[in-house]
Amino acid sequence: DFGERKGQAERMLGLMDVFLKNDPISLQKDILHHVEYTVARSRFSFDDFEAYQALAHSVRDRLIERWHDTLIHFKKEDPKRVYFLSLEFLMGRSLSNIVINLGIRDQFADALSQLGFDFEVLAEQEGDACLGNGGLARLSACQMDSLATLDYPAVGYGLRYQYGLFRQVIVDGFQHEQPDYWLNFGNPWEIERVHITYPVKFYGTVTDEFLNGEKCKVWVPGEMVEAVAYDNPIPGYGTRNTINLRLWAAKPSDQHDMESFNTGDYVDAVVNRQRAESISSILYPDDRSYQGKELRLKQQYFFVSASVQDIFRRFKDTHKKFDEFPEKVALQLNDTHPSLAIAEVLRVLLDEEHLSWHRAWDIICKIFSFTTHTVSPEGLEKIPVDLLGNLLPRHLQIIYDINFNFVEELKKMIGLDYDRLTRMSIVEEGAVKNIRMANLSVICSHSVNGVSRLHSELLRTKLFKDFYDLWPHKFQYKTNGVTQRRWIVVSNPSLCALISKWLGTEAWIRDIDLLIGLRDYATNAELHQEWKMVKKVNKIRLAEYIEAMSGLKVSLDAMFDVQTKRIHEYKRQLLNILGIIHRYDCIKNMDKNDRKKVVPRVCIIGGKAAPGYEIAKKIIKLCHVVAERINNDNDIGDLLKLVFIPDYNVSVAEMVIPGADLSQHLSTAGHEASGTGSMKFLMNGCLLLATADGSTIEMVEEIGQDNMFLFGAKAHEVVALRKKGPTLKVPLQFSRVVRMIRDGHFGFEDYFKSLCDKIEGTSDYFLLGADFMSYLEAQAAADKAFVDEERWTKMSILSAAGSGRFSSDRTIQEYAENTWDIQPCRCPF
Ligand code: GLG
Repeated sequence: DFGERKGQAERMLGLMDVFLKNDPISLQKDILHHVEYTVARSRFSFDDFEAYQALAHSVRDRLIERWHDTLIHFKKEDPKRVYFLSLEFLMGRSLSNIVINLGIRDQFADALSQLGFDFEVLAEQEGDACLGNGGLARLSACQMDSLATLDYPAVGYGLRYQYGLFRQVIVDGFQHEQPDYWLNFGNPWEIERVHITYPVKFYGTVTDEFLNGEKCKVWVPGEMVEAVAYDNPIPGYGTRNTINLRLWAAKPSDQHDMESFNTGDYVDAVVNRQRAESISSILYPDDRSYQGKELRLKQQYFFVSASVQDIFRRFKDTHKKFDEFPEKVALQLNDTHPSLAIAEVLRVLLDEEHLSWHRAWDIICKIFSFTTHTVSPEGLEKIPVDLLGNLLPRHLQIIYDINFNFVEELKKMIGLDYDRLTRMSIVEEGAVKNIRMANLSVICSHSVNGVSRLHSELLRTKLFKDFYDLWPHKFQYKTNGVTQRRWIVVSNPSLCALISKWLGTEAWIRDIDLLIGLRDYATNAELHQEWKMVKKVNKIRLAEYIEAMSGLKVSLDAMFDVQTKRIHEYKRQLLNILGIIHRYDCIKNMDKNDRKKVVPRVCIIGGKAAPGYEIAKKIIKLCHVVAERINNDNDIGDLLKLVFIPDYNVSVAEMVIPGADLSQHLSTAGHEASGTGSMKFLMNGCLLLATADGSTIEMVEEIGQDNMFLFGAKAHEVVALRKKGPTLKVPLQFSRVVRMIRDGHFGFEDYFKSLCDKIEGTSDYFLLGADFMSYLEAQAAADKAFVDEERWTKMSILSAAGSGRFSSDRTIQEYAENTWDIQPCRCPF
């Protein structure tokens, strides 16, 4: 469709090679070209970081080719698209992932080595993009990789925070938070779209006006901010498809507060305008609850409004009738964070496109689907009515209208059961009136899902029981998954090569079910040898990291026992530390002969605590004081070491996970919606020590109870145990280790008092005491298995072989087929 410029277009095509070439000379030329002209360093003098930048730009050029082709292909085919709305994407590093997905890693590595550079060394130069907190955010990143790989027409939308998740620095064992200004050194993976901008409105008033004789609402905003698009191409593996992750940044708008420019204080006016940028400046560091903060609400609406405008613009490019909207658009709400999109789409349909309520509502009910990642009622987002009404007056009206219609319908169905009506209403009455974002999302979505089977059961029987009774058909479950491209191919190249060798194919990288083929060799001596070698290589890498970081030398013969994840009471890092103290105490009290029988362990703990979460911060400190004592005790030597790995993030995870022998997932049953860390460990042949919670229950089905170390109360027993309260007996061993902390065995007894109070007597909400014996038994079973090398290796192979179900490819396919109703749209090569 070049129209009149056909002549020039042909000339342009003639001037360009069709695609960039990937032979060593072309790659080297490209890299040097970028050194000279993009990085602006002399090609005779540039360091590793500059080489990384030039490399990244050469890769990016190739990425852009495919991205363009995909966007053109999607435009031509005009398939139904899914728009994945998420306030968090935890991408980590991109380089290795991208070259592997593009299938040009080895070519680049060869080209670089001829220039005297090592690909791996350059890859280490890249900083992490930490635009998210934990599991929810990394899940979004994994799902983008799967959407691209499976050729689905998808667009991700989120926020381009200037500061990602804080950097965790440990000073004297205490966590300190430092800002993560990740953009300081530039970001070669994003493409700034200065012309793709949308105005986003806030505050102001709503008035009634007449248009063509019809009454309509007009929102006159009090503030206007510009949303600028930054595109991040996401390549699929084994396909040309490269989809878009569009992140929005806030910029002052031309129309923002024009008055002040005319009336005087120019400097103040400019400063005021800069305030607009604060909307996309910082990621909130709490990963489970958000109290009604205005800036947070502004962030939510900002990214939702820009995304919705973008979606309408794309739709209207090729369609006239809004009745076709649900045939072209599926909107996925990743938790309630983007749920204002419901009110926003309604507002646009009603106030700007002038559809009737009936027609607009019909569209809403067909396009939205909602995933919740939360287990507890306290985790559900609520927004004070006053706050919402002030910031988004028209949206509050619309939410009230939705609620009015819903409650009227509900009365017809269930009668005047006021308790139930009150529970189900979107508006929560009370001292502070709130909007319940989860109720809004459930009412307006055609599909609601939890992230594991157990989680969905809890949704149906507890959290959303009233809604389930009303609309059982809406409720589904989609067990989470992670991408094997990142978590095996990128992070564990030796294991990747080994798997391909034994399966005789690399096809498992796209078709994870093939992994099951490893079962045939679970007892094969040759595979056992090679499998152990791979683990050793990864343990060496991890041990070197530990030494470089903390100066601590650890023995490679020890079991590397890892618990890395956000620090939370329910995740029970404290149980792990108490177990370690118990182990230490036992070794101290043994004679020499018995010590010989002890299985040596390196216990590794890592994770960030939310800055305002005092108890979590105390757990980090406790870990450090216990480590200090154990690691310096000559009686203990290599029998036990404890290390805290600071600033746990995606790239640290890529190194820690492959090096782990055992990993711990200790949440009190019924509290972890799914858990995705365990899936990454499993894929890397690491054995799990875990409670029957979240997706672990499904892992037991795939891998078998005998190949894992399960312990603790089951979800249905937890409630009964809590009811027992003061009559609940805790083992002596438990009281003894808590006493050691209280008595100042590790120092800081006053500081740890509140921590100890939280786990003794009736306050032990997360049941550390009740589960302690069972935990120690599971640990003993792990020790016993570890000394039997053959058995351990077999269990390890079977863990990886059974991990296929936990690929995000499977999850995404389920969403595509059962929730979004979209088809693959593969770009021709
Ligand atoms: C949540 C849950 C995790 C879950 C993850 C992804 O706590 O159990 O695996 O989302 O669904 N807030 C989270 O990270």
